[in-house]
Amino acid sequence: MRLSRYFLPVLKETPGEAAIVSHQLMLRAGMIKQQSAGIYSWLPLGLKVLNKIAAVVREEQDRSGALEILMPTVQGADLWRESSRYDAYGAEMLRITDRHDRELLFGPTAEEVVTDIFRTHVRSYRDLPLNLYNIQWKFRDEIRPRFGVMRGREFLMKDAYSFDLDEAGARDAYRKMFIAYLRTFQRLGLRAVPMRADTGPIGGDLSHEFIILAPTGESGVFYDAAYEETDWQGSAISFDNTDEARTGREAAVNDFIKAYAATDEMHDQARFEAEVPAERRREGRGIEVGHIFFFGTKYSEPMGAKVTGPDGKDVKVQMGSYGIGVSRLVGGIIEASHDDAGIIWPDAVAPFGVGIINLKPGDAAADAACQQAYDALDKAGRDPLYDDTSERAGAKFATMDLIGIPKQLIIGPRGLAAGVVELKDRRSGERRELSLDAALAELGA
Ligand code: 5CA
Repeated sequence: MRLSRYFLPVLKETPGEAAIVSHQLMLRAGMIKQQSAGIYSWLPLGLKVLNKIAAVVREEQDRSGALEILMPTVQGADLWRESSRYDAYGAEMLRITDRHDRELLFGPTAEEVVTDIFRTHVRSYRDLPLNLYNIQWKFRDEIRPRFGVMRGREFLMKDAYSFDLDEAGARDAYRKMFIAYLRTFQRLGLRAVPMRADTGPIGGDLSHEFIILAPTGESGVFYDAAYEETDWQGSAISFDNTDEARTGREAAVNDFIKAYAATDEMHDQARFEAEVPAERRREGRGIEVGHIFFFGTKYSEPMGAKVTGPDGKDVKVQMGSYGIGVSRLVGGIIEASHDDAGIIWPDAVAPFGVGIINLKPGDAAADAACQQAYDALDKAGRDPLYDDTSERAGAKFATMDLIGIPKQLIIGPRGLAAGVVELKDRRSGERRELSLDAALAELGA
């Protein structure tokens, strides 16, 4: 992409309405535009990142055996009456009336819709286990939408729903998602700590929130410092439905959660002090990027979602639901990865792989070298962003750093005359002079 043809409305000043750094940087980098409180348009750069995050989430859901569907944003009130949540959900639900006076709502979550799909089509235990997920916009009329996309009213969520014949199966489905989540967040360059959590309006008795540690987070958290050091090592864990694989998943999850970690709602100070030596006790704040629930028959019972078991008798299915805040993750990643100059995208979600800065557009040698670099990087799939504008060099450097492009190739007539270009690493800030060919080789082109 040539910057002169792109739509990147960067802001020089930090907008006053943004209280935390990720919100400030998303506005300054021209990623989003607020339309109403907690409701945003996603501009090209922001949408690119959002789509990349969604792609990683999708790959890991698919790998775990979950199947993608797409449920509507607008749902009928009747389904929610069946589960008794229509009244219980309260003011957070955006209620809509259509021209026939039928009651609709903008879905805040989709347990009812997916249970309806299940009960319509699934009859036998042989069709289990089943896990259906979608990546779809949700609406919650939050009292205090704030921090940009972190607590929006309209937000993009990945929500998965598992169906199993018995509780042991459902607990295994929970562990599969648990493992898929750790893999997902690791690929996104995040260290997400699973914490025992409250279940709120979703219900159930077993729940973990996945929290990235950040001082601006909305959740208070207590945890063993072991989580600051332990990387998830589970990339080889199998998602097969064999007893051996199930046992492996149980052991891996239990091992990972053996150290203490809890949100303030579930925190038990006496246990914390008994289990964690004083020097390893940490109290801080975090951002909830995922939340998983096991709730048994809470929805299958009232909504009649059952299958015929091996003995010919009807069994109500055991369910769980599993959310990831896809749009929240954009802000969460920025909170975890930025410096004074701007965003530092992890490679997996960077909107462009390489930035090319032409220090003197109009200079024949500089233009030719930039074009050569652009073509080579484009061909190699490195998705280059070429700043071919007539801005000053300083402004170009500032924009590339602000929008967080991981590798930047700086090309100008003076360097070219000496046979070199500069290659900059956004994270370390290191700048090195080398030949254009050597730079392109390093960038995989
Ligand atoms: N049905 C369950 C699991 S699918 C559910 O709705 N869980 S949730 O309420 O915990 O939401 C799942 C994830 O969506 C959260 O972990 C959070 O990352 C994200 N999320 C929730 N509310 C918002 C919001 N207002 N703005 C941005 N992201 C949100």
